[in-house]
Amino acid sequence: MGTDSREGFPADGEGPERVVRVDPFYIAPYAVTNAQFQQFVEETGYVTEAEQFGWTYVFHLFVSEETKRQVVSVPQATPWWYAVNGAYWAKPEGLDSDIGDRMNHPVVHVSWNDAEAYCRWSGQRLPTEAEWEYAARGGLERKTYPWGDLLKPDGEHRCNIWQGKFPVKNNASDGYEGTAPVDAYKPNGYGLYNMAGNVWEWCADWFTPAYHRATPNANPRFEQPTGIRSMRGGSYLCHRSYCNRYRVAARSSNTPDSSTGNAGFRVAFSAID
Ligand SMILES: [Cu+2]
Repeated sequence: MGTDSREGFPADGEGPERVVRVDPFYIAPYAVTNAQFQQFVEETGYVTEAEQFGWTYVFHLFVSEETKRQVVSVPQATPWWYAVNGAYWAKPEGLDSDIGDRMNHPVVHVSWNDAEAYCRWSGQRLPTEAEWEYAARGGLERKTYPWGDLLKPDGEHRCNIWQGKFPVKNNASDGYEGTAPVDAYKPNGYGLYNMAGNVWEWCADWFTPAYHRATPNANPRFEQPTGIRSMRGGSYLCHRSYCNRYRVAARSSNTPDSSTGNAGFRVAFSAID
């Protein structure tokens, strides 16, 4: 688990590389879809945090001229995110958008707390970072991506990331400007889809850059509250020039009530209780 590669971001705590052991577990082959999340909401009446706050972060190129009037703020450090009033999982780009043709895409604009609520309802849980990385590696060792070391083996796109000049022009040569269906591209060696790119996936752990030094080698899980939760996998906005985090060892985080148009989750459960 982890990497000492120079491609990595040491400040993220990607290393030191080490051998870890995880108990047997199951993990979903796909991220949770809009269709699945819709069923959860219909059965429970669950209201996401983005709906409670009244806004969520939408990538600027997806915001229509009309919806630009609903932009409440733009973060200085990441000006490609517009805080859009009225956007939430079912209206991912604001009030003039819908998910009708994206029911098999990953649900987005879900916070860590929302993901937890879905897991409780479905009798599952979020994977730990260790489980997630074990799954993402697909049986390979010390490789950069879920399928190997080359981003595009034989010229073939294997994941949904950014092509072109971030954040102004995504030429979408991988087929998608925003999210892709959860079963797009070839799966990894474990039959898991989109462990790299498409959407960031929430993990169970609290995030710390000290992760690899602070957790045991057996079933590591960082449980001391740090105020931010771990995410893995990268998204359709990742590009080598800016955020080379679609690698299996890469890590990121966000506060547990945050939601964005490029973050979702997949579920897991233990094989033995
Ligand atoms: Cu990224």
